[in-house]
Amino acid sequence: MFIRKNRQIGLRRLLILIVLFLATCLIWSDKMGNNFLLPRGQAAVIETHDLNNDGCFESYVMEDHNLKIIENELQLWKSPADWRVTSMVIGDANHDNQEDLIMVVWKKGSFGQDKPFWIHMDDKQIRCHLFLYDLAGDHAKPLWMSSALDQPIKSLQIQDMNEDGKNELIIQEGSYSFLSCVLNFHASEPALWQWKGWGFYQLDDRWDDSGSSL
Ligand SMILES: [Ca+2]
Ligand SMILES: [Ca+2]
Ligand SMILES: [Ca+2]
Repeated sequence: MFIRKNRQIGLRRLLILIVLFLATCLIWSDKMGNNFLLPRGQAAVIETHDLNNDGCFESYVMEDHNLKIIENELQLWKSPADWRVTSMVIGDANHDNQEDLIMVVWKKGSFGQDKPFWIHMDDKQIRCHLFLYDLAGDHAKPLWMSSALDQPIKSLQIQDMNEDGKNELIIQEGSYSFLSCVLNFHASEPALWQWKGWGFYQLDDRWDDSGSSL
């Protein structure tokens, strides 16, 4: 009788410990965001374009969240090792009649070594960013780089949706919260973002600037 009672208490304690452990894991994963759920072994995506206008197509090879630009079997650029590139599209995003490379990148920190003087502490968490690059000769150079986005980008496309000769970005946003992702709290319809001045602004149903910016 005494042994049975002790065993019941032991089992109850074990159950409480398991529940506490699972709750801690859930809170931790929610705080960390869903970036750790990005699938490994991303299938290869290859596109060919001539961004540097030298008459020779470059290959844009995205695999396992890395992006390489190759021209004439020569690697011109490779995404930094601490980036995880989850999407890539090519098109003229900033309306200067030059095609751009637009990437969705998960990385830690918004400013690198060149952070403004009023920023004392860079982001510690891995967050989603939108980057715009051009290819000038053999060099990939950043044109515009967002800081950490409020909501991560789940999908990205580029197209002239209203046929005014200017491309829009078609963006579906998600959530950093693991719980929101699992429960689908933040499922949203794709929104249209257009380059204006120096950044992207969301368009409303009337194709006007809604005031939100990336
Ligand atoms: Ca080229
Ligand atoms: Ca452009
Ligand atoms: Ca348009």
